[in-house]
Amino acid sequence: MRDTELRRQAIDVLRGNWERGHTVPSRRLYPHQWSWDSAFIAIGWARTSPGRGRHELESLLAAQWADGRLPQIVFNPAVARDAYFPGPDFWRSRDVPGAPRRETSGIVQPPVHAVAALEVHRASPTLGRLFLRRVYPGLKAQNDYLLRDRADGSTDARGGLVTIVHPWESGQDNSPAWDAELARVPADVQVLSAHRRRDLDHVDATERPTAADYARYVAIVDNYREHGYRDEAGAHLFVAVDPLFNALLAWSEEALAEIADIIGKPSEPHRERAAAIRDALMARCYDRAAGHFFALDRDGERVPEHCVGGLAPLVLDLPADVVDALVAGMTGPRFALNDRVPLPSYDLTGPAFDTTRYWRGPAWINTSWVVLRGLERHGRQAEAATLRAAMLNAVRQEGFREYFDPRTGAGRGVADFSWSAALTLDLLA
Ligand code: 9YW
Repeated sequence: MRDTELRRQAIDVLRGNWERGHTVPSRRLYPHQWSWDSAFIAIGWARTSPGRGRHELESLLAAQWADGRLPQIVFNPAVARDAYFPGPDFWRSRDVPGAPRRETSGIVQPPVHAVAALEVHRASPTLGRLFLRRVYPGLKAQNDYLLRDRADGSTDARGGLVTIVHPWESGQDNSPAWDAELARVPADVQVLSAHRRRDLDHVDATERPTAADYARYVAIVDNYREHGYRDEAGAHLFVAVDPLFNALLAWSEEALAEIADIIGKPSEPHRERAAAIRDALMARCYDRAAGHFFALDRDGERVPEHCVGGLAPLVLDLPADVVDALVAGMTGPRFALNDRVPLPSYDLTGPAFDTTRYWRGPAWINTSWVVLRGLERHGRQAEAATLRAAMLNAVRQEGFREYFDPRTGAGRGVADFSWSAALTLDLLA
């Protein structure tokens, strides 16, 4: 299939998933607006209809909480309340002071939105400047919330890493990086019987998180909701530090610095915050012997599972030897960089590897896209060309699937998945 045809198909998917002001990740499985999906989707819209990219980000920001948190899900009131689990009746944001009028979930997702806003601006700079003025305060407030209310307790005076308080906040829901911390969450699979998992109406159970995972996901939210979604010290049932989340936070601080320069605001504080997060990632998550960035558990101990998110700090300035080590890990047996299938979400040789189950092995377009940007930043053109070829090959062969079997490349999860289409548009630009 030629690039022009692939591009046309990608635009068709985005148009089909466009829903007055935002784009659903998938018509069937995910009928609302998701936070980091909207960022990746806006990057795709920037390549074809920047106006829609602006709407995408602004509609998400319209559902920001008073404390600055940008919710993981913004519920569409026109969709049946039980079309997706966990839906608005589970989160009950209406009961919470400071939540927006639109119903949302109470947790966040990786903060890649400032990067997306800058991409949208660059695609149509004249209108873009006004847009940047409108979105800058909300994008800054999002990062302020994370650095203030989610600051990892063991940071130094310059500030540093931020925590996630639910595996869903990482966007890599059932990653093996969370297994040990999740196992500490008391949960009764019976509680799930009160809810109906709608995901299993659309996707095979072997491709989704298990019932035991879901019971714990529900227990963590029940507890957070009971605390009014306040980030009180010691109150969370789950706490972890995710290298992908923090790398994207630092990257968006760099983007905020550029945005601030364009609209005449002070940019230096953003550069300082980006550097502090990068330094903390290096000091705390980078394992020199392994040549990889690991997640941290609630005690600040490294979780020695090789996940694709541990390659994400490549989007930042890193010492040359660290870049070399990450690239060596990527081309070695764990991630087996090749030109057919994008990077696996988890170590192909790891004890928890699973070819089909969601974030425990399958290859996702968005995480490969982040790593691709990192390779480009460090001038690793050969590896970047290989990864780009793999991403395009996957969607060409299988369509814009949600994820892919990392060994065979077979499509998994839902079809016509928005960020797979959106980021393909970026690759073809
Ligand atoms: C779910 C929407 C979301 C993504 C997440 C992904 C999945 C929701 O879908 O979570 O029901 O499992 O893990 O990263 O934002 O595409």
